Amino acid sequence: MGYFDHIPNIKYEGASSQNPFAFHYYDADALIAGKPMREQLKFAMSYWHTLCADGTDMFGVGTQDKFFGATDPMEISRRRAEAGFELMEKLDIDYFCFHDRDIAPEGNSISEFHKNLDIMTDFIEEKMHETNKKLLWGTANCFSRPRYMHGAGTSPNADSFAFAAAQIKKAIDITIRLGGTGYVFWGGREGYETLLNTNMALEQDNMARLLSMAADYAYSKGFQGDLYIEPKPKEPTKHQYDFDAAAVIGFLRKYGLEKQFKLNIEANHATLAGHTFAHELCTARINGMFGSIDANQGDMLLGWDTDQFPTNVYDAALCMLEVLRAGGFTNGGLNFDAKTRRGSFTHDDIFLAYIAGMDTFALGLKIADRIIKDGRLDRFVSERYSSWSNGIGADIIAGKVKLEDLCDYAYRLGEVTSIASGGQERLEALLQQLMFGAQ
Ligand code: XLS
Ligand code: CA
Ligand code: CA
Repeated sequence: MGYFDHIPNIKYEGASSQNPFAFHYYDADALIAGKPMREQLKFAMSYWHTLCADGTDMFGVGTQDKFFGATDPMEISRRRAEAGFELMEKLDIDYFCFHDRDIAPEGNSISEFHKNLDIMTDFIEEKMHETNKKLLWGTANCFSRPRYMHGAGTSPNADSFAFAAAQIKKAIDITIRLGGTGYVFWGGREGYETLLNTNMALEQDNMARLLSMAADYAYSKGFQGDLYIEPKPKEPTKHQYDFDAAAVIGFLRKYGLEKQFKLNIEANHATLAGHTFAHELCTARINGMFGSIDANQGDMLLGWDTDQFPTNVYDAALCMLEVLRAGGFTNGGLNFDAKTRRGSFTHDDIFLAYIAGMDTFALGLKIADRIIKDGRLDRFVSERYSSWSNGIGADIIAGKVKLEDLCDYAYRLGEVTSIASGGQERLEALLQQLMFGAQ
């Protein structure tokens, strides 16, 4: 007996299938850009949204059953794990991601919490062996408990910092034990509300101290995967130090941590920062820090993190274009950091949401591959920058000219006459043609 007995194993049935419990575009073993879709996309289930979040919001209680019929906290955790592995099997999702407190009850003290984590880690390890599912990344929740009200690594209180360190140590241990290929740091409350009470310099130095200790610890314990920072501009705090990819990269470079960390880019966080998802991915890629992705989408009419399942194919295509340009995933993957709406309260809705998200990214991958194979977009861009391949452009790049040489050059030229159109509308139409093809 399972938790979702009435739901079949979800199979690829093609775009004309009218069966909602089927993939319409995601065909796991079909080759796209030289690899099966499952390897290009590396889908992961988020433990917290899928198995724990029950729809509670500021205005109302939960609407969704995430206790799976249990009342005892440890039994709830066991059932959540069983339900999670059943869901991954039925959806053919190979990976999962979790926070420490998603998988075990916190009990009355941190030592009790860690004992519960040991029990649940054994349980999850067994399930992983039975089902061949893998851990994409683990993380510690250092933002929910009252002790982190002023931050964790950036708290004015050194004891809060120490507790965060304890949680991170344990979460790294578990991640290593379960063979995780990644570990995420999301600065849940690593920011501030008002400068009137904040020593920003000390807070940022301390954050770097915590990250540095965590990296040293992980590598000393044989961690083989990637450590990721996940940028987010606001919520819960007004000013998050990890605002966006550029801010995080600057931070890592300031503290000499840029070799030890990559980025986990979340779509909804990108848009909250006033960027596109693709912008954040491109920033990570060109700085050699592309790592993993939290696939979801926000609502453009709302100013907060709605963590919706992604259904915007246009964004997914531009995302997958960045992934392919980065050479594909290595240790990272596509974690659905997404939850069904409060009104979509049934377990069926969770399956249907994952199907929608997986199909969206399958389409995105196919379109991205088409864009690259077609070549027109890349040709346009390389032509646009062709003035840098010879003449004065090549001399600037080669460091052969000084500022005063360029002044002489400008005098000789008289005016810029070779400037070309940016062609934005033409390229947007090209993208549309590549997306929709012949109808
Ligand atoms: C919250 C974040 C969080 C991280 C992991 O907004 O997305 O879920 O991904 O702590
Ligand atoms: Ca996230
Ligand atoms: Ca989010």
